Amino acid sequence: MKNLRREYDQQGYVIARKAIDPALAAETVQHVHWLCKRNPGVRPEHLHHHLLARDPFMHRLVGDERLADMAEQFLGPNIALFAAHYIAKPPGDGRAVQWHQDGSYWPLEPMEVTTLWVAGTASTIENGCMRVLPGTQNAHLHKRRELIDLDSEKYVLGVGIRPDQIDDSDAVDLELNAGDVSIHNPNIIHGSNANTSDQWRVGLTLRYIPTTTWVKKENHENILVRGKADPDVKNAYAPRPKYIPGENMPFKGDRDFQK
Ligand SMILES: O=C(O)CCC(=O)C(=O)O
Repeated sequence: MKNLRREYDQQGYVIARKAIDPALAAETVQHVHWLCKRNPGVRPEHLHHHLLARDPFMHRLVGDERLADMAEQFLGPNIALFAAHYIAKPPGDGRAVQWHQDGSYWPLEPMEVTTLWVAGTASTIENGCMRVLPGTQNAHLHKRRELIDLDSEKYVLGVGIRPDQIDDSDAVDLELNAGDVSIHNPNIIHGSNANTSDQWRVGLTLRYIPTTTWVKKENHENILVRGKADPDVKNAYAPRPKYIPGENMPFKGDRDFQK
């Protein structure tokens, strides 16, 4: 496997091409459509962790050896997932993500966390791929109170960095093919434009932490991915879900969740 660490440390992000196979990437897209059907009031940019924490396909995906091996390069052998979120932008009116730093929002102590952004479809300039401002991984982490409220009809996030504090002349577009993964630092400033193309853009953000990181949020279920939970850290873990035909999306490997 490619050594991801050096590039990530230099740039604040790194891309792993063909990280998962096309069939698994296609299952993430099916999952988005399945979730949208089950949750008709929820926009596809807002398929958040509470809808996924006990979902058998999500457990299969986040524990995929290829993804866990990548996460291990950053976090060591004991790994959990504290949040999964599909940001799926439908053609024509997929919403933008205002410039932000992930660390501003997260109740993590310490802020040891790595995001794997999994491309379910191609993610391109036309359909609103993620964009980063290289170098900002070393910049000041904006506090929540420094952020401004955003128009929720236009943006995926409720708050973000004030536009007059952003110089995006050196922004890098992370164009990906389905099955590629980009990995980014919690301090790097990033965002994405609206999807005005006629193609879906499906991305899945997976936030991996070492089990020594404490998630300071009541009633929050993490997913234990690899290794051991830390007995001194009061994180709760979702039980391994059982696949129930009719209740869950069928997927390759669902038999492993029937036992
Ligand atoms: O999917 C996007 O366009 C933005 C992703 C993002 O903000 C994140 O992964 O933190």
